[in-house]
Amino acid sequence: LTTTLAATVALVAGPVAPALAANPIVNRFAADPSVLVANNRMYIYATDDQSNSGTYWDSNAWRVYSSSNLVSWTDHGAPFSVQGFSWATQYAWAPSAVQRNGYYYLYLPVDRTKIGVARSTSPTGGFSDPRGNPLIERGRDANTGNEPIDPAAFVDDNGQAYLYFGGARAPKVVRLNANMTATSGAIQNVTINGGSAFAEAGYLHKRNGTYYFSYSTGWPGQIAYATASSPLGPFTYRGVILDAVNVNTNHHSIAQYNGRWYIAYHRNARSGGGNYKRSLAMEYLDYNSDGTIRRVTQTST
Ligand code: FUB
Repeated sequence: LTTTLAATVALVAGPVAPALAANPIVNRFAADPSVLVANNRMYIYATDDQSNSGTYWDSNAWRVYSSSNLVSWTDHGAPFSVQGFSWATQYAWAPSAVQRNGYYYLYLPVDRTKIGVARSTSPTGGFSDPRGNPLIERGRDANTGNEPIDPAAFVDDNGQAYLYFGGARAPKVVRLNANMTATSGAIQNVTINGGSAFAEAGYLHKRNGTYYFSYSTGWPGQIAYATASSPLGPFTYRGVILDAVNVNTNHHSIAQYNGRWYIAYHRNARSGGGNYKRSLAMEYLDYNSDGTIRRVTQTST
């Protein structure tokens, strides 16, 4: 009877949304969330603002959190630090995480000029550098743009992987090899036709065959999005997902978990917070029937 009743309620009212933690979702300064769904959990990899000086994004470590119910979050500590790259010196900025081939891969910008890759069989630790040199490096590689930061890895349904990256108003994309530790072919520009221009913090997700490229529009900036029928674009501007937040950067990621879509982002939401002491937040992300994304409301409860 209980099952029948629940099914009837769901039919009439639609599925009941699972609860979300109140924002901020964790009690530690952290930013630039990269969401990864694996092992029936949601993992969030983040820039660790707790350990920076408070006057710049000069932390040397990243942080990982996870949750199975999106209400109670576990802090797993630092999965990797700048010191893990023999060729890097500073600035552990916005990470990107994906799972493939039985490994977890982290794409990690350092020094404002390089992106490295770290690999582990565990999502929360044991990461090491399989290359011994940067995956992408300004000055070594062609067309990196002035600031090769903010990586976002995406594996398409056909197995082809891509790495989106770029700051300083220069969105870039490059194919990754199947082993995920080398690029394949030239770094290309991401073209967005119309709307607000790209500033930084690009992210790619796919839904119903459409590729959604979302990004920050400035400092401060909104999270806007554009769509394409190919992962390489060209993308057509569609609108704003998230308004500017109360810090001078805006950075997000998007993932589906147990049938619902979510957006993770950062803002100032804890005592003592600010531009260099940001906090993680999460909201439901909803689509209209034509595939456009509804503008997100920033919640506190
Ligand atoms: O956390 C350092 C930088 O701030 C990131 O690379 C940008 O996206 C901005 O969030």
